[in-house]
Amino acid sequence: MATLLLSVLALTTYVAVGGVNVNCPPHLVKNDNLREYGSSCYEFVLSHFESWYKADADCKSRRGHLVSLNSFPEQTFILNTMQILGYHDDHGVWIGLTDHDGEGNWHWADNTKPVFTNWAPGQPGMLSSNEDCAMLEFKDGTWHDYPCEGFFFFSQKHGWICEYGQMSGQWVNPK
Ligand SMILES: [Ca+2]
Ligand SMILES: [Ca+2]
Repeated sequence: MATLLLSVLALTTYVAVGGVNVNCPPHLVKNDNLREYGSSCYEFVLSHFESWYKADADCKSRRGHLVSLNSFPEQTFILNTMQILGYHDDHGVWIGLTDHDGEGNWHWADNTKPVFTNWAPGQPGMLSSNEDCAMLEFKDGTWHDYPCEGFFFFSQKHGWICEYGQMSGQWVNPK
C-alpha cells in the first residue's frame, strides 16, 4: 500500500511537470503553489495564517473561493499536493465549509451544499454553536469544525486553499 501511494505520488509529480498550472486564470501568480486538477485551479496558501473570514476574503479578492471538497479524489489531490509542497503543520487548513450564518446549515463558500463529506467521528462537535468553520486535518484527511476566528484567548489562524475555475477557452468566474 505504501509502495502504491509512493508510485501515485511520483506519477502525480511527473505529470505536474510542465502542465502544473497552464490552464489557470491569468491574473493568478504562477508558481508551485498554484496547481490545476480536474476543472479547477487551486492556490495553496500554506505559509500565511489567518482566521477563516480573512482566508475567505483573500480567495474572493482574486475571484475564487475557499476550496470546496466535492469528492474523495479531489481531497486526495489536495492532501498529496500539501505533502509535495512540504507541509508539516500539526493543524490542517481552512476549507470552504461553514455554518456561520445559520447553525447546522453547512454550506461551501461557493454557496453549494455539501454532498461528499468527511467529518471525523463526533464532528461537527459538541460546541458546535461556537464552531462554525471547517478545517481539513493534514494528518488523516478528516474534517473538524473550529471557531472561525478563535474563542476567548485561543486564536484560530491557519493556512488555506483557494479554488478557481479554469481558463478553458473562456474564463468563467465561479460563484
Ligand atoms: Ca471543488
Ligand atoms: Ca456551528
